[in-house]
Amino acid sequence: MTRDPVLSALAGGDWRSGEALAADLGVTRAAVWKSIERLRRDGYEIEAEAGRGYRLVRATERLLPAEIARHFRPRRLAGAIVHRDEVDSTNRLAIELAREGAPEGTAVVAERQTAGRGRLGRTWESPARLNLYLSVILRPELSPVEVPRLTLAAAVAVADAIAATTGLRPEIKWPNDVLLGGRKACGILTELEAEAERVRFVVVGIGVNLNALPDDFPPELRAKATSLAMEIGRPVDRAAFAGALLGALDEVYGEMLRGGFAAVRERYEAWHGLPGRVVSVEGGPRLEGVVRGIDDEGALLVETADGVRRVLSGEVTLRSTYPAS
Ligand code: BT5
Repeated sequence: MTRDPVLSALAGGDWRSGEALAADLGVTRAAVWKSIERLRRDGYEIEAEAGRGYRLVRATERLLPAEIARHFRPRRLAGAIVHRDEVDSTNRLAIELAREGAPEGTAVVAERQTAGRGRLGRTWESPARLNLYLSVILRPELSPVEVPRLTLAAAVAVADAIAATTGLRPEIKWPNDVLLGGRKACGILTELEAEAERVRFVVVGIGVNLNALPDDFPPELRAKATSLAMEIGRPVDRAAFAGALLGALDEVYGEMLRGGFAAVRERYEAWHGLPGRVVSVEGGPRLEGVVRGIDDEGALLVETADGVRRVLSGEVTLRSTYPAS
């Protein structure tokens, strides 16, 4: 997507008269006015004052679709990006849009969620204008039991995007957490609708803490949550990160549809922080052992006293930070 020339001309944040803009861009003043109107409809805040002209206000503080699109060249996931200043949950809205027939690749972003969802009824802290709250509609030809693999593929995309945009080395904690320095920077919630053996649609919801600082988290989360900005010591361009993440998701999703999860597994293992660690798993049959990796179906392999067990879902707690012998 090419950037609107009027937007580029206003990018500096200074006042520019309609006349000067028209002359610089070689268009009529009416055309400048039309562009301003379109930009405002897209969510840009542009002030207008007689005698001074136009001025772009706080362009970078909002996560606008046109800004994200500048950083994302879609292949498979070429859907609309829906933006909300506030929503209860981007997953909830994406599910509603999917039910109404929104095509694969449709994405929802919000500046703030009032009821961000975690797994098992937990909540996702979603302060305004700091982080990324993104839900993407997928319509894969998978059976419902294969859908959790999409969560793992999304974790790979998040880790790739973090590494590419910051140079940090994220760690995935099976199944759905992406950690920086041992603290949670991202959570993923995949929801689906299916009939019998056929998936109707999947919504992959991704929350990434980008510019939140410790005070932006409730006290009980401060010791276990982090953000990209906290790790690199400077703010992150949210639109650039969102674009990089959509690009990575597009790529890894395409790879999974072509080659199955085996194709994604290797990339997952490259970021996986659990192998070699002693963990306990709850939420299904309780067990304890040393993580050996994941298999071609995305199950966690845990070596227990009774042999290697496959874990399909559950809560993993680290028992030791040192590799067990
Ligand atoms: C998750 O759940 O990690 C999935 C979170 C998915 C959030 C995204 S945001 C966009 C989309 N729309 C939604 O409504 N949801 C998705 P779970 O594994 O259950 O972890 C939840 C736990 O993480 C909470 O109980 C807290 O302990 C912790 N937590 C909550 N908010 C956090 C945050 N912002 N950063 C780090 N940890 C957080």
